[in-house]
Amino acid sequence: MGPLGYNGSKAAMEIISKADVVLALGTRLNPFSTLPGYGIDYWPKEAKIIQVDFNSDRIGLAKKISIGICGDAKLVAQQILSQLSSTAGDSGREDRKALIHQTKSAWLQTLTSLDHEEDDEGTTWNKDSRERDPDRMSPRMAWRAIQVGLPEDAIISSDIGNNCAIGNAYPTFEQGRKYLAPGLFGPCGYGFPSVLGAKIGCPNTPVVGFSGDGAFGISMSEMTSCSREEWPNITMVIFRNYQWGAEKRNTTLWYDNNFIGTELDPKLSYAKIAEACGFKGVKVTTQSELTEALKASCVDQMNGITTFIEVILNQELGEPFRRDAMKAPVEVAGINSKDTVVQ
Ligand SMILES: Cc1ncc(C[n+]2csc(CCOP(=O)(O)OP(=O)(O)O)c2C)c(N)n1
Ligand SMILES: [Mg+2]
Repeated sequence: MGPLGYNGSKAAMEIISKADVVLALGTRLNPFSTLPGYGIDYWPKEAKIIQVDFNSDRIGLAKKISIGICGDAKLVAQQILSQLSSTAGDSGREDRKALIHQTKSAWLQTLTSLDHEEDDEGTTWNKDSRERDPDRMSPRMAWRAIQVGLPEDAIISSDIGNNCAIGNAYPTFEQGRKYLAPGLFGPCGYGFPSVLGAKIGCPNTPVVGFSGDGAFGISMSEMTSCSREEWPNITMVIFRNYQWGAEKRNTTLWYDNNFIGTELDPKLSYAKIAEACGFKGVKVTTQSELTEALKASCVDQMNGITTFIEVILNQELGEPFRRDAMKAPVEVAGINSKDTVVQ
């Protein structure tokens, strides 16, 4: 069904909202992964929640639960299954399957038709961004191109940032341990080192890391070491929107379309830095260029080539991280505008 929570799958949200019982197998049920999305507060408050986690401290921490089981998810699942009769769950199974199928295809269809981000009332940042750079791809256009170019068995890592987060609902995985995410610590700079680690662990699997241009700047010093002989080859996609977008999203929303300290250097070229470090550096501006560069880079990984793909985007910004947890600021200190200096 795809992930719940921040920029997750609307289909998963609609389905879980109908649940009588939720078996949360090996999950912290952390706030980011369960917060309301698309205006739907989907968490089934009346349902019985069975939470299974290896760490007892996490059980019942974020959500009210009915039953907590401390244990290894696989072993607990095997033990639960062994206690069930062979016909358990058969009643209404076909109807449930049909509902899941229908809900999922409706959502996938919606997702392919989404191109742009909405503005909140009183803000115009996204509209202005589209008008300022009408020829540039939006983040969602880039994610659709990525969907097409990503090999089926790839491991991906995602950084903290607005463009990475918009992508949460796009890639799908047929196996576990394919999606590395920074989790609740949320450190910018996670995408690049984590995908290097994934490739060391799985040398024959294509790996693709994703970072925003701000977050990538935090981790880019690794570029000076990882072209040495003994390092594995990876693909790194850098979303170039010339801003600390996630921070700008919060400020435009809660400070009347205003922002400060979020601009990045437009003259910097990550593709050129990659070349200077001995890698392949590619700058792409269209969906087909992105899809092709991604496909080629995954083949190249097996031939000793690491590629950094700099994707030029417009400056549209999606949902803020925690709309549910933040409010408009209130005046406390009474700052006088005469005390500030016009920049
Ligand atoms: C180490 C660290 N510093 C600061 C932050 C706060 N932070 C979260 S998202 C973000 C902006 C990310 O910008 P960018 O990587 O360019 O991605 P974009 O939002 O533009 O897609 C910042 C500064 C953080 N999460 N981690
Ligand atoms: Mg950015």
